[in-house]
Amino acid sequence: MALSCACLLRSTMAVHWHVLFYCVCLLSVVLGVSRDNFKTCDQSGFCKRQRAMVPGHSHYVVELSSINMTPSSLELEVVNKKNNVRFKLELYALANNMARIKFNELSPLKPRYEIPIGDVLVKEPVLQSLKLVSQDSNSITTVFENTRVVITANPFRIDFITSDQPTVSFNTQGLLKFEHLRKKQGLLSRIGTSIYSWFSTPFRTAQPAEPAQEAAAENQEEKKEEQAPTPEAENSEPDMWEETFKSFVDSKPNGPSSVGIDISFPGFEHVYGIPEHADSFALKSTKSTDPYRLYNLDVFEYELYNPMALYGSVPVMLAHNEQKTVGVFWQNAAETWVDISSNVADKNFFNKMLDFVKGDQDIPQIDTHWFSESGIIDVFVMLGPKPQDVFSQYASLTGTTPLPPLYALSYHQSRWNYNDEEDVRNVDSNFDVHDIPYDVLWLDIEHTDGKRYFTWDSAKFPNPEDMVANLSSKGRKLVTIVDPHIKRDDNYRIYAEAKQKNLFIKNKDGGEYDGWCWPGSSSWPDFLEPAVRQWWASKFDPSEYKGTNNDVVTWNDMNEPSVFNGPEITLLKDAIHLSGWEHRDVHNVYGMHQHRATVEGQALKTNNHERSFVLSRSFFAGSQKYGAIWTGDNTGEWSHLKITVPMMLSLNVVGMTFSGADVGGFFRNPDDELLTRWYQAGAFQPFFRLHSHLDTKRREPWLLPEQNKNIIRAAVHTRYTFLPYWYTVFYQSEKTGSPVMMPLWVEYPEDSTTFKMDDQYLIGSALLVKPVVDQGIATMDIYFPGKGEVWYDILDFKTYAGGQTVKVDTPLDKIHAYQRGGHIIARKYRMRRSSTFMKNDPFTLFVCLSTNEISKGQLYIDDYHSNNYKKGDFVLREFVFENHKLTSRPLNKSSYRSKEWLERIIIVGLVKMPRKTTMHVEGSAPQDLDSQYFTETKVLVIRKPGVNIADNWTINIE
Ligand code: NBV
Repeated sequence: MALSCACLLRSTMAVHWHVLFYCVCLLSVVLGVSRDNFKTCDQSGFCKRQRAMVPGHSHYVVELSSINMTPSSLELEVVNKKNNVRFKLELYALANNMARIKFNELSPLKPRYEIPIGDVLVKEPVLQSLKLVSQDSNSITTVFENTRVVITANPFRIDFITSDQPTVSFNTQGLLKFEHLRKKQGLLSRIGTSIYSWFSTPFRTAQPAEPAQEAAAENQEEKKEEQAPTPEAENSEPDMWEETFKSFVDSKPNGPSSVGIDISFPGFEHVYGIPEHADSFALKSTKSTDPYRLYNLDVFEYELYNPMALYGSVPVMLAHNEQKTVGVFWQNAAETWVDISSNVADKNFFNKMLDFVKGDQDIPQIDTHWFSESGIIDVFVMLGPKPQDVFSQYASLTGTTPLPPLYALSYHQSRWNYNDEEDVRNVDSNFDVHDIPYDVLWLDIEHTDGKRYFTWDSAKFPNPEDMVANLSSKGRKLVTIVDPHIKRDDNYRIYAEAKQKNLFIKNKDGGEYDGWCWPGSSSWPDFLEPAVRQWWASKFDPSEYKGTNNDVVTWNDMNEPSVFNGPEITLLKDAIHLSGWEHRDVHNVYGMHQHRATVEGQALKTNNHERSFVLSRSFFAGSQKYGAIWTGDNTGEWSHLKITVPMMLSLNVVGMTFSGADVGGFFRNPDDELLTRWYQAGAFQPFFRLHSHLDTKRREPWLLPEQNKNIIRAAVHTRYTFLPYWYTVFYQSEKTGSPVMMPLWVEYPEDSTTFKMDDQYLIGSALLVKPVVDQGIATMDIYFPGKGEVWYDILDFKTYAGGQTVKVDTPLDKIHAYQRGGHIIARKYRMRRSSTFMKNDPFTLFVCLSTNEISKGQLYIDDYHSNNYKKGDFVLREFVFENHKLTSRPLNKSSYRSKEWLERIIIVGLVKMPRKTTMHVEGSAPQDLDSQYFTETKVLVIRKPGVNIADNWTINIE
């Protein structure tokens, strides 16, 4: 498909341009992604320059005599021998078995962008002791915890050696290339440096150099150039000072500024992470493709199994083998590419310093090559060694997802668009008619007055208060979409205010950036500025956003940002932020800051009493702190259902736990079988929302044949029965940074069969899921991990021994989920209209025994919606089954009480029929319980223990 939506838009400024847009989009629906809208590496100047580096001797050399040590860090000067430009290398030992490497110009012409603390890093990382162990003529060795860091001067490389095993190495291939800032040869090029003088806004921060400082820096640079004139060739490579893509010209006032280095993982064969890509979970070699690209983009009708960029970027990679897991976090907000290849470790090098290689066998190694268009090299090395250690290390840097309100973990009903109040009322009441629970109804862009966010189309939505009140009466919420593009209309209050307060991003000439999006001509608030976020946040107050209340929450779409007439459908890189930084420097964090500002708005309007819920399409490392994201505009095809699992696993292992994919696929019409299977899959994924394009057929469950509708109802109901488990797992994830949806190797790190697996996964540590993602199949293979373990089918308690692959039947009504022996899960069985109405409902405990009849599990409860849990208002219980005794004990001290009680206990895998079951509740007399044993399934059902869920008790099974 040669024409993209945006292409055509550019050529039409007609009043009904959006109609045209729909038409072209529709055409694209038939014809697929418009690849030529997006750059290949070859079309990106810095990618081409960085990728052209040939492995070999690095021309950067460390000057060991420059060493400067503090108790927890080390600083060294490094010289590029080709042009004598000097650099500063910093190594920090961080608490929690981590290290940080920073590499920047020693005296750049002007400061280079560094992400401020608080934007991505939650705080200044905590340091720990770093000791100098030895120094010789060509290397320096330091140590922290049980890791030695060896810095070799020439050729320059850095090796992390943990317990005598090399784990992470930098610049082993000599690909370090740091494009120093320079003046354009033969031109009094002040274009870039004078740009800051355009801004006299109150938000200007001190980060970019003041002109006086710049002049000083330039003098310094001139001096340096006198000593070692920059080779002409370095200034004259194509694309360095201006780059053209299609009809777009990027003015590049600062010239070349990219940074890149190779990072190797000796001893590893599998790496994961760096979402967002529609690709397998185990990352592939990029030898014969482009590198994986990280540049937040609105890719229309994205294709599968390729490294093209998508809506979000998390530059975090994990490497895992049988012995350990490590990770790196490349903290850079600019466009980034990552090459991956398989190699073997350099035995000669390692043999010199340790007894690493025994015998002739090659040691596998993954080589990666990272490069960004600007900023500095700032890499966190997370040394694990267990998967959970890497998760908590990364969480200590960038934070975790706060426990969502329970409704957000429930089922969401969306469509572009629910047309009007009557439509909303009908959809809502049909859920009740058809007995299907749901919690949240979503309104897309058509609900607004001409795509002016924070407003209503008064003809279609004359009484939003009543509409919301109707939803509230059933314990339900409303989501309205609030995109970042603001219609340039002086009569639109939001625009007029933002303009008057000077809150918009500027174009390179200092005027308000003007681009095309849904409302037509639009401007974009600069969410990177705290004051802009504060202003934006205030707009969610019901006094400003009429017709809303605390039951209305938000969806941020198009925040890559998507700009229809921009290069690659996004903002020009030479647009300028209020702080003076170019958009190029910060592109990948823009969406996160809108998400952040919206979450701040949700908090503000409830006085921080209610937990927020905001869904964002764009994201970056750290976005997990703000809430949910989804995988954007997927397609209603089987292949897109299948890719949901690898995509979500990639997101989950880098902290983005609360993620989901549009159920049914956004584009096109899934047939009944696909939609049914997608519901079953979605019911076992963190964010569970049906959503579809304006031009798709309606797909509410009752529009399907009776059989499919019933299966969908059962899937949604199953989700609701598991809500206590989802809630507990999300609580634990907030505390530890652990993924919610996990690859099997997190729990079975030594089982190499699981390393490439991305069609089945675990939810928490107790539930194994494999969705059916193929059309018309009668059977499928499932791998049950853990030799000596046992797994139980959640529906019929059929058992499967761990450590084997089993062929199972796949009738349409079957969900393949298995509870792990040795784990206890609490569920709720009463079918209600919404999760809100389940608040006081009783629990059923599923006690699935291990082969030696032991089981354990936790349950977390609170009021399910407020922030009171942060003050300790919650109940955390632990259930333990051992020696035929089931005990419930508290894991926290709290006066919080709820009405929830224990209705039933199901003990699965109990080999012998018990004589009797007696309950001992603390402070009361023992009491015999009514129970029934099923010999065939080895299941004991204990009825009506009747205790409050926070009571302490023991049940003896004799
Ligand atoms: O707001 C309309 C859609 C929305 O439904 C979808 O979920 C987003 O990903 N939006 C994209 C813009 C238009 C897509 C063609």
